[in-house]
Amino acid sequence: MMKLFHGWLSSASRRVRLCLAEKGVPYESIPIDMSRQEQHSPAFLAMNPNGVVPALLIAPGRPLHESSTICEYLDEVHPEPPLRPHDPYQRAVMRNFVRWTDERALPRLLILNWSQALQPVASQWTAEQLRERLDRIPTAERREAWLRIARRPYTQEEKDEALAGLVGLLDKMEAMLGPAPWLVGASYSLADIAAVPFVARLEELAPDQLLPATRPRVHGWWQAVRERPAFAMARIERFDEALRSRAGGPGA
Ligand SMILES: N[C@@H](CCC(=O)N[C@@H](CS)C(=O)NCC(=O)O)C(=O)O
Repeated sequence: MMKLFHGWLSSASRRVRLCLAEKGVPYESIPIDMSRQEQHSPAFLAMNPNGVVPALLIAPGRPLHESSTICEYLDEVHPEPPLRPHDPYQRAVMRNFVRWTDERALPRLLILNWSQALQPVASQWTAEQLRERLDRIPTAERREAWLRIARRPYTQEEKDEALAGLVGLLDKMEAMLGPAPWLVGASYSLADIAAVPFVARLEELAPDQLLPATRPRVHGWWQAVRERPAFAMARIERFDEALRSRAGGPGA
């Protein structure tokens, strides 16, 4: 059976859980405790050299990382129900949307989530504790993010900017939805799945932005997403509640 190494609060992990649930594929769930830096352990780095969740172990010695890659892989090996448009143009549009969320939405959510979940703890680390933690992080980009959260917390202006940028995703979606119920093509796809974790978090951070009067199409889309059985199966809990009830560190 496949093993999914994931974080309950992590957007990238949530995507893969959504995809697996849509496919009805059984898997072993292995939560990674990011507060204990398990994502930077040698065993995890052997599966994902970037030191971030998720990682999917398809079979012994066959790990996969990057949520978008994992979801495409799952759609190839478990083609029903299809989660990519058949039309090559629409498939390309889907990929560009997913890439947009990776490049623009995730870094902004990281600022907001880490400020809430990690900063109060990280600010207490001694210089030595911080050095030890930074030494285990494999990428310069994430080392910088951890350093910032521990020593130079994001300012209110930066957090406001991050939230405004994240809300930009809803504008993009409102424009894409048009009369169609899903983001790309006639069916639910990996584009919709890519957006779900961010919209779920925006509903908590800026609920007014999802009202029918504000963005009617996104509002309808969000209702339809939550009615899918896979949504409940993927266990996308409220961030605050999950923080209280689960180990697992920051997520983004
Ligand atoms: N592009 C990656 C992003 C993965 C990612 O950033 N994961 C975050 C949680 S959503 C993480 O593991 N953060 C812990 C860390 O940076 O140390 C993907 O889609 O898989």
